[in-house]
Amino acid sequence: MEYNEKTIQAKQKMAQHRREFSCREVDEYSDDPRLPPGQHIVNNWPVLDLGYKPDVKLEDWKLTVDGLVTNPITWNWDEYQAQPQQPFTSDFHCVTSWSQFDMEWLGVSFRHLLSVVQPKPEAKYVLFESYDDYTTNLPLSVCNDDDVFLVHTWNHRPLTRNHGGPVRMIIPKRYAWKGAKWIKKISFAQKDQKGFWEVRGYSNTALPWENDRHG
Ligand SMILES: Nc1nc2c(c(=O)[nH]1)N[C@H]1C(S)=C(S)[C@@H](COP(=O)(O)O)O[C@H]1N2
Ligand SMILES: [Mo]
Repeated sequence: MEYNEKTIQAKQKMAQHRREFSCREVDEYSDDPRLPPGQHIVNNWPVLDLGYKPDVKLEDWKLTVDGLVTNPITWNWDEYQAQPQQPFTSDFHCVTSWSQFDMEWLGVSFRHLLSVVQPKPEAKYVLFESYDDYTTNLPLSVCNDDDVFLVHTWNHRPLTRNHGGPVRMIIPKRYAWKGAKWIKKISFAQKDQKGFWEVRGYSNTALPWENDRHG
């Protein structure tokens, strides 16, 4: 995997030195009550990743869900498409300080996925893994929400490769690094396992409304 090591190291340094990811002063509040502290609005949906964008063809894409679940699954594209598809709209907050409002998505809800795989009572944490080997983690209680989705469509068009197509996670109540692009695997576990940015000093909780950017 050919990552952009320079960018990764720069971001890791920012997190470790608790710099504000070049965001605005936190007391520089905008009038918009929808904008979390330190964020500004964009309308061009920037692309952020590790510098390697996997080219996953629809016919090759598979999603495996395993670990502490009663009914582990692997869906191919047709099986994923056969699940209930739900449209929804959310705001998108990146830790590097931009937010974009009213992103229109179409996809399968995480709650539907939970109803299919049925996590065991011991399952407390979720680890997301992607086709670029990126990982990120969250408590199951955070993922078990009505606005968490595996999406394949943005603003009525197929999600592009740049933005994580064929399928990516959207978790609107967390900074966007918690939403894995090019999703490949979701595993349920009893213990928390930190993901790519979490081990490099980003916050484990990632709450935009609390300006919760580094660990
Ligand atoms: N697989 C994968 N998912 C990822 C990333 C990544 O590098 N690889 N970057 C994360 C980060 S840091 C951000 S801000 C968002 C950016 O999504 P976008 O490029 O669609 O704006 O994706 C997140 N999901
Ligand atoms: Mo990010």
